[in-house]
Amino acid sequence: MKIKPRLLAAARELLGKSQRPLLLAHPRPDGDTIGCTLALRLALQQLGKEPQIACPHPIPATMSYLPGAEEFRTAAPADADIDLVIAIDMSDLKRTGGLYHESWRGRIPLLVIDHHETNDGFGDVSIIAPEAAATALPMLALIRALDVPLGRNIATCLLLATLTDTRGLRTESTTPEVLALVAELIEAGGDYLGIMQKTLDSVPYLQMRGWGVALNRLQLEEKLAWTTFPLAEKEALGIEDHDDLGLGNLISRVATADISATFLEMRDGSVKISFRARPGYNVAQIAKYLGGGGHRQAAGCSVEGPLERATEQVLPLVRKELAVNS
Ligand SMILES: [Mn+2]
Repeated sequence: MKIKPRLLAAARELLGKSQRPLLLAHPRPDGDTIGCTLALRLALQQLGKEPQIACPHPIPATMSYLPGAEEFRTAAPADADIDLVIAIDMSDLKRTGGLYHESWRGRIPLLVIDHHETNDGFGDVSIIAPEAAATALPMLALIRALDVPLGRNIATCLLLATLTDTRGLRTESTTPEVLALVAELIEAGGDYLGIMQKTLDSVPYLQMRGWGVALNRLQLEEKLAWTTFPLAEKEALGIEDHDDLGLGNLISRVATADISATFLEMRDGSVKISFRARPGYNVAQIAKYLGGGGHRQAAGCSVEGPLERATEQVLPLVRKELAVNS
């Protein structure tokens, strides 16, 4: 991964001018957005700044042990309390989940740090590394450019970001560079074993009950595995809308499926879809066409419900992708 020095210098300049930056993690936060946000928060604190962090949804219990996790707020602070906004691990402004106020445009600078292929560079300065396995890679490059030493806590946050976005170093994006980065973060004191035990190998009880529902409804048609999760089942279990139960990654493990799709019915009537694809297929295009985004191998979007309508609209697109590339 190579980031233009000009971009790092521009980001450093924005950060240098800022005293009270607001760091935004995306909705239904994953380990990459959380870990990178917390790592940058720690780095900026070391530089004497007063960063605030926000995310529209709660941090998953399996990541709540991270240093600073309790500092996330769910609403944006008053305009007067921020002088820079940093969007982390998101491909567009919609992904701020309403935390970004349109009135900030042009008044408060916007820095973007991301690795989504579908990112169109919506910041005043945008550091985007589409080939990187996780935002953790460009984030580490930025922290290095700020001359902040990699302490144990920053290393743990970036290590968690990398290990979660690569699903435990399983993805196609897990290059020798990623493995070298993991080694470096462990050497710096990153808590590899703790992350494996507390995050990657931990499933909240409610989530596992939800897996039961989704697995019961699982269907396989040739190389396509898919499942649906009706709202009534969510309500029966007490599952919140922001909880996607990690279904995308679960269903993607069906051995003979090249593409998988999960359809979760939301309380507003919409249906949230997660796609996963084996290398050689591209679900980012499908998600983007439907108004979402993501990576070739993992992407998502929301469409209008009800569930039957959503599956009838979306599954043909997936079948087409399978037909074109097989
Ligand atoms: Mn990511």
